[in-house]
Amino acid sequence: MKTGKFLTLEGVEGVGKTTNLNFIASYLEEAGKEIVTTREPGGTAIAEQIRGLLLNHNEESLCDESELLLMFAARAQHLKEVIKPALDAGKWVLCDRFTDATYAYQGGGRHFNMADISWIENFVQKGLAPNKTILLDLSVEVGLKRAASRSEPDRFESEKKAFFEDVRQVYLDRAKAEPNRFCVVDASQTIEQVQQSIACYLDELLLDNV
Ligand code: Z5A
Repeated sequence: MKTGKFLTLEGVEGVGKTTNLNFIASYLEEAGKEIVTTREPGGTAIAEQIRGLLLNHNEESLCDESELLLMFAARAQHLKEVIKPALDAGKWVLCDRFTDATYAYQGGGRHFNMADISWIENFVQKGLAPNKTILLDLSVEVGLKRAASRSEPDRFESEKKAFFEDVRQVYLDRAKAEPNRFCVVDASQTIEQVQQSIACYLDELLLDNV
């Protein structure tokens, strides 16, 4: 059966995920691939409602356990309604953040046990994982400055610098542990240079797929 490829884009705040998502989608479309772009948390009507609970500053504060479980609740919905059907139809799915973000933010930032996250991951995803993950890596200081120039901080963006240092470290550790899946791009370069590096990885992926 024809199945598509699952690509994810990761990194701390302000690294340029949103900026590069359209570039990647257009590049792959020009190479003849049918692309579904989506994001987490979110991607379906219910998952977008969960995103609101997760990102907005609510009157009642969201406890860390609820945050972790809501990330996976949104993901379960997203997998069932969007990701799996698209992959089964042979499309390529390009997702702004996925489970690596849970390891980085909830594992690194909130200090949840990685084995617990892994248990929930297996329960929800049953082995489904990205084929490639582009990690845009940038110093936390520059990332936060870039993000701050854009909009009011959401619930995560209001965290302290040390939180994001832990998040970045988990991303880098995961990239080191899975070098075949991760492509690490230096996001401190100009947008043109970042996109050139991304294009090299995409070319390799397209060659693999012919
Ligand atoms: N989260 C979680 O905790 N656990 C999970 O499992 C998941 C998510 C899935 C929502 O993520 C939040 O959910 C997120 C983690 C948490 N935390 N926060 N905050 P999101 O992806 O929706 O939001 P985000 O991480 O805040 O994304 P972002 O701030 O929109 O960053 P970005 O998309 O990577 O950056 P950007 O908007 O493309 O660029 C930022 C600015 O920099 C913009 O003005 C650009 O023009 C500029 N830029 C971009 N690239 C460059 C270069 N190369 N040079 C100079 N300037 C640049």
